[in-house]
Parts: sequence; structure tokens; C-alpha cells
Amino acid sequence: MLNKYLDIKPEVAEALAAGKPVVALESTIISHGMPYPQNVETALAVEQIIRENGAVPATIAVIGGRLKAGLTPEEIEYFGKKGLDVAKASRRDLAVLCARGEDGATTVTTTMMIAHMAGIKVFATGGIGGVHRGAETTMDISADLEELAQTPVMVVCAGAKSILDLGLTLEYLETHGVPVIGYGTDKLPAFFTRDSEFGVDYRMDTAEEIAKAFKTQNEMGLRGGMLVANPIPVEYSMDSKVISAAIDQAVKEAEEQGVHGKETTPFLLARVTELTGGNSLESNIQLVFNNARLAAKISASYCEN
Ligand code: PSU
Ligand code: MN
Repeated sequence: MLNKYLDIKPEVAEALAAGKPVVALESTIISHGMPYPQNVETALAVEQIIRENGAVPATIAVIGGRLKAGLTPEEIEYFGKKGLDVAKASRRDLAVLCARGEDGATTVTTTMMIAHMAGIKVFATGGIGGVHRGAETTMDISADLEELAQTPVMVVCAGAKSILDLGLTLEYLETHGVPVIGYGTDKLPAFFTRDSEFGVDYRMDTAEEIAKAFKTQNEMGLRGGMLVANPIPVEYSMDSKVISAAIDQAVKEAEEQGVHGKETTPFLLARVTELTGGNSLESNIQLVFNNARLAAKISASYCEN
């Protein structure tokens, strides 16, 4: 099933061929989500955490028109330095970027697509895209949800930021048959905070239980992914009042300035970071580390059974 546009890093290809655990990572978080050099330091540290927990990391990106499953440290450095000059690549961008031989930072959507092409089952990130507030008139719904509906890759995240309408995001996932699992929680985490007013579909307390549920889904031949929401560690979680005030203001500014399309999410994320200061960057980094640990354990259990 190998794709002629895909390059799998040799270390990743060897692990996959030997049935060893591999965890995919996205690159939008590197080039668009954090400033240089913290983005490169974080990306390299996440890879290290995945190794320490028994899996091989595969950071995913588009470089020079090639779909890359697994980057070298030099490629991660290149990506982090280029920052916002790398195009954000969602599903609709992938073919054009490859045809033109350009670079692209992969979102949750395109990271899932490329992970699946390579044969990787588990992917760790920070937050996913979803149904935006006001989507009943703008129709702004992230392609991430559509990808979860059709591509059999597990996404381990810290829930979703309330820049989104979390209730509508869960409704959309339910309609498309995507199970939402809370790791050690009944509530959907909201990225910077450990919970929200919304419940998940199932609470699971071990990596083994999550791996077994996903293996069952795949072996049954059900299409689509699984969303695992892992709450931010208590010591890095933020005051929900501070966060929700910043988010409300960012959403209002986006509306006033007529921000739309692919710019909406990056605009909101950048404004929330500015309004909440350096604390939110540290929280963001720590929750990605936390998700990488869990994803590596799930991937290891998936491969053992
Ligand atoms: N939400 C976050 N952090 C992120 C993103 C979303 O809290 O980094 C990024 C991810 O790459 C996600 C993308 O896949 O934004 C979604 O963009 P859009 O809403 O335009 O589909
Ligand atoms: Mn959108």
C-alpha cells in the first residue's frame, strides 16, 4: 500500500516491519504553534520521551513535495526555523503542495493521512480542531473531524480548546461514529484545563484497555479513528476564568476583523497565547509531553497483543 509520494524514515520503516511500536507527531505544532527555538527543543524532547517509553517517534511533514513519515533532527530544525513561512497543510492542500514540490506543516488531518499511508496506528498531539463557535452560520468545521471519521488512526490529545464549541464538536464526532475516550476522566478535557462541562463516551484508566478497544475497532473493519483525551497534568493546568476570558476576547476580535478560513485557528491560538502570556506556552509544552508518554504506552500495548 506504499504511496509513491511517501518517504518513511529507515528507523521508522524497520520498527513497523518488525511490529514494534511507533508514534506519529504533527508538524503544525512546530512551525505554527510555538516560537523558535522552543518549538525545535519541544519537538526533539517529545521524540525523546516517546523513545524512553518504548516506541519510535515519527514526526510527520511535507518537505520539498515529499510526504515524510519520520524527520531527522536537521529536518526538525529546518522546519522550526522556517516557522510561519511553512504553509499549513490540511487535506485539500496536500496534492497541490506535492505537485509543486513545496513544504507543508501537517495538521491533525494530514498527519493522520500520512501516518495511515505509512502503517502507523497511534498519533500524539496537543489539541485537535473541531466545530467553531458560530459554525451554525459560518460552517467552520475543522477537517480534523472528517479525518477522524474516515481514517483508522488513534489521536491522543488534551481535548480541545474552547475556542471551539465543544458541545457541537462532540455531536459531530458522535454522528460520524468516532469514540471519544477520557483517560482517567469522565469529562472532556479542554486543553489548558482538566475538564469541561461535557462528558466523554467512555472513561478508561489504562493504556492496555485503550489499545484493546482500538485493536477491536480495527479488526472489525470499522473505518475511522479514535479520540483519546488525556487531561493536562494538575501542576500545569490553568485557571479556567483566565483562560475563558482570553478565549472570549480572541473569538470577539476574530469576528470583528473578519478572520476566516484556514486563518481562524492560527489567529485564535496566537491571540490566546499573547493574552495569557508565557504560562500558557509552558502548559502547552507539558501537555504534549504528557500525551506523548500515553501514546507510546498505548502503541506498545497495541503491538504486544
Ligand atoms: N488546536 C490547538 N492546537 C493546534 C491546532 C488546533 O489547540 O495546534 C492545530 C492542529 O494542527 C489542528 C489544526 O489540526 O490546528 C486545525 O486547524 P483548522 O481548525 O483550520 O482545521
Ligand atoms: Mn476551519
